[in-house]
Amino acid sequence: MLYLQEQHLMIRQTVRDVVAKVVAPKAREIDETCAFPWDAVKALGELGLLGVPVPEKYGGAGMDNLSNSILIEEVARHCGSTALTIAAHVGLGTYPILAFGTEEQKMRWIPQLASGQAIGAFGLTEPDAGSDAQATKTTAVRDGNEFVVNGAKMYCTNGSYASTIVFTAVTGTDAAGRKQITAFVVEKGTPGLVQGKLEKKLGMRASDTRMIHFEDCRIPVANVLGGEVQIGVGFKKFMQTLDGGRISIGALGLGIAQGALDRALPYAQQRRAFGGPISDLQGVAFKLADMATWIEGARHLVYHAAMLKDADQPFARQASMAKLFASEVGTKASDMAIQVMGGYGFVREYDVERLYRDAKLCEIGEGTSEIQRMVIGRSLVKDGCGF
Ligand code: COS
Repeated sequence: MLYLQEQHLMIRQTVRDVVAKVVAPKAREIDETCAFPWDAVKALGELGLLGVPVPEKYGGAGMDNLSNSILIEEVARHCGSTALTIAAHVGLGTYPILAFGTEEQKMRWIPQLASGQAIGAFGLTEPDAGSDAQATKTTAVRDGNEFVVNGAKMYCTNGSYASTIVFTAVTGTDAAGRKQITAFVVEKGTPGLVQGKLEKKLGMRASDTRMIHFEDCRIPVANVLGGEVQIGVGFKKFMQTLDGGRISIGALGLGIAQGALDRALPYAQQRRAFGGPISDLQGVAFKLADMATWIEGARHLVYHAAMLKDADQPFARQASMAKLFASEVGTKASDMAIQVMGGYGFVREYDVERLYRDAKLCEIGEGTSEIQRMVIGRSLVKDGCGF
């Protein structure tokens, strides 16, 4: 791709090398056993790849969001669970502290997160607040220099292992009766922070997905994200965080789609039927052509959204477009890879059925495809089509 610079090609090669050694050999096994990808987290952390877009001042690699997207894409070609673990850690667990935290909060939490010595998580979704994120019921009531938090967050990626969870709670209502939502950071081990149910899932089985309960959990006012002046204005911070996170989920869908083509193409070239390789049959060749075309389109959308973010330009619409398109491409391409490979595609040994199961999450997590269409539609009505 013409717009990739040397640093992007370098990170791509570095990630390919470490993925080949540490991620790919274990991907099938950890899917079977639902084991958290500790080996990958350790190896990527040692290479500084768990804080790619974090400035060096806070212990990160000081690279851009395009580099981070390339990282997630390359990992997802082999293991969706590991890619999701990284995407959530960087985009949801670390980013809000970096973007909205006070200097003291950044120095306190980010170096450990960026180096992979600590894992980060994000708590927004609740049993009764998914797509309608403002419906949150978790409350935080002020008591002197602390808030007393009660409620629950569900589908919390990395929830079992996170040293810090950035989460939202209702801290009051405004004059118009609307909920005031505040963003907090809670540290592992805080009394009243209780681990709930570990989810068993269709795909992304080695990614950790956990319910978190707050039971009279006392959190210092110092842990309000951005400090005391930010009480009541946390919702927008979470929306902005999700804008960036959606680029990462787009990269994940893209990587899964590429992984599907990586497997289907050589299979079709080698597998013979009716006197020649099946890649010569139009019914198969057209499938491969569609997959490659969708992937190329998804890659441009994901990289463009990342570049807009890197250039400090508005990017929310493009992030939703990238996420919407690339995640649906992930599902369609992995489905098609199974079809091309027939029975070999359906059994576990050839990995494309795992890609298919993993891909589905990308159409749901960090905002369903329907939410992305809502965001894009609202932006069109508000700002026009932009051309
Ligand atoms: N960036 C900054 N501010 C934003 C924003 C964004 N991307 N999106 C919304 N806001 C602001 C709005 O401007 C509005 O501000 P004012 O009150 O000052 O006018 C406020 O937030 C509320 O916005 P809105 O009225 O659009 O909120 P809605 O309740 O209609 O919901 C959606 C907005 C649907 C976009 C939001 O709830 C959403 O993204 N839901 C999906 C949640 C999700 O992705 N969950 C997955 C979590 S992964 S763990």
